[in-house]
Amino acid sequence: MVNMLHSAFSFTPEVAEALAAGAPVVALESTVITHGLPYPQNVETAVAMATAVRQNGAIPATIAILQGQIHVGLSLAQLEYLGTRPEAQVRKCSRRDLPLILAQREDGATTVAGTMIIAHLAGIQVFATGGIGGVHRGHPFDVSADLMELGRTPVTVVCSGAKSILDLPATLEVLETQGVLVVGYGTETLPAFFTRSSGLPVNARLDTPSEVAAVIRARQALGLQSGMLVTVPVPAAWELSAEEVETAVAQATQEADTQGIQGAATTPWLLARLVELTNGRSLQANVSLLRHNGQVAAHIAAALAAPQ
Ligand code: PSU
Ligand code: MN
Repeated sequence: MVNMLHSAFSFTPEVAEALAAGAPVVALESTVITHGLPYPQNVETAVAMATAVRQNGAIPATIAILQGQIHVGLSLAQLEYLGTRPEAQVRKCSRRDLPLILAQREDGATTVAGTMIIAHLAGIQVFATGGIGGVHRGHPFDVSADLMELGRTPVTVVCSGAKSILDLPATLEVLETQGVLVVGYGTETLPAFFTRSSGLPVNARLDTPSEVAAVIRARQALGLQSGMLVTVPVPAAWELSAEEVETAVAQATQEADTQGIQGAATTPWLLARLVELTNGRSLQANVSLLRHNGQVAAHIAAALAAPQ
């Protein structure tokens, strides 16, 4: 059993070395590459994010499944492969999908939930991405498995909150029920991805990597199996106005309903439509916040790995 799990994992040499040495490592997801951003910006951003992690003192480990093999750390060729595959040929892998994709030896891109599971199994404690899934507006039963995963898997997820295509107050309620601490990094309010603030309060504001690391250590000391969210606003220069986002989101969600888009297809469809409706500015904001979150996550991973 244990052997089967071991042979399913493949680490890049630098990730294997860093993990063995207890050096800082930051996990990165792959659904953002296959389903979140268009080519070639998806591959460029994946590389830029990994570079941001590296330049800030940690080793990047992008997680994906290739022909049933779990990869922790991807080469440029592998990023390029994933980034150019038709969306339909790479399964978007949340918790439910992982056993299937391994058994059937297919390609899978991991969501926040899927990436957290693999990161935890690999011994990685910090993970950077853009936005988590949440409760969909007008569909109170379409609740992303990301929220439950955050309640049951001890990985710290650095992100820019969630997009306002979601019902953010309901998303915070579910996180509370799941026992997930929501930290604002240098902010008192939950970022709403393209905008720096949703106006909704976070549970605590923390301003430095070492403050975040102290909370992670305290959670570990208690033996809690829950994760934690560290939310970081999009860099100010790339923020969109709340009005522009609201108008585009209202139109996109309405169109999705009319066209009967549902389930796992909803988030990718809405993201692509928003890029069109904002003339590409949502894409620029997305790219810049991903890089910035990679940087913040690297600092947190480094603080966590530093001797006490
Ligand atoms: N939000 C984004 N970009 C993304 C995603 C969410 O702004 O690419 C992806 C992440 O991988 C996230 C997933 O975990 O979508 C959530 O999908 P769902 O709502 O189907 O759980
Ligand atoms: Mn869903």
